[in-house]
Amino acid sequence: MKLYNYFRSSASFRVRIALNFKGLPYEYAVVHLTKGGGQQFAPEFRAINPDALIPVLDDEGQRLTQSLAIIEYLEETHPEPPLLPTAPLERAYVRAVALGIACEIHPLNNLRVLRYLVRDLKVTDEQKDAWYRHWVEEGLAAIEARLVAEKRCGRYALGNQVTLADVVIVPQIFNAKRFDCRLDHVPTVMRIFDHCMELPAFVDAQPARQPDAE
Ligand SMILES: N[C@@H](CCC(=O)N[C@@H](CS)C(=O)NCC(=O)O)C(=O)O
Repeated sequence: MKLYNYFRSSASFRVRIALNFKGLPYEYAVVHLTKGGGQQFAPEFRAINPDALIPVLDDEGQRLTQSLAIIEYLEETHPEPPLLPTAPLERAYVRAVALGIACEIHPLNNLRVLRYLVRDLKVTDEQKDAWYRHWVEEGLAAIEARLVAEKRCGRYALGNQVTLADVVIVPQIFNAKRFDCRLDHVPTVMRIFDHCMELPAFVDAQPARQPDAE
């Protein structure tokens, strides 16, 4: 398998964790998101993904996009060890936590959104950073409230089993730290983060450990 990705990309980070967790080797193909205006916009990459977004997973010529769809594909093709529980209610909970980040927080702070704010709407860097922090802090507060209310957490978001929810939480926290977001209001999320970062699958997938890390 070949993963088109970039060390800082949190959606790529999710897929790297899942591949590591399942013990699946892969070729690391760099798509630099800022060099020369962004390699994601190059015609060669648009031919791979017309959305001009990473990650893309190439599995024997089949190109898969959208990190959560890729992870569900890996789950179906390589079920062990699992990243989704078997009980329907638990699966729905795990997916809701993952989607709460992937749909409600991450897209608002994607690189192209931040670029549009600065280049087209002429907001200052301070305003852009305030926008970033606002959506991360508010979004994580909602995740924290869900985790507490559902009473399903253990070491991880679902008891003591690593799931898709943890795979999506960890990269979002890396982003939050990079932009100096407040995190003291989400102690449950941070406890889960700390426990995940004791596991090699998460540690080895972090940005600083990637071949293109700057
Ligand atoms: N929903 C997509 C999001 C993919 C995404 O936004 N990727 C970012 C990097 S984390 C990207 O390629 N950004 C390029 C840009 O904004 O121009 C997924 O989960 O795969």
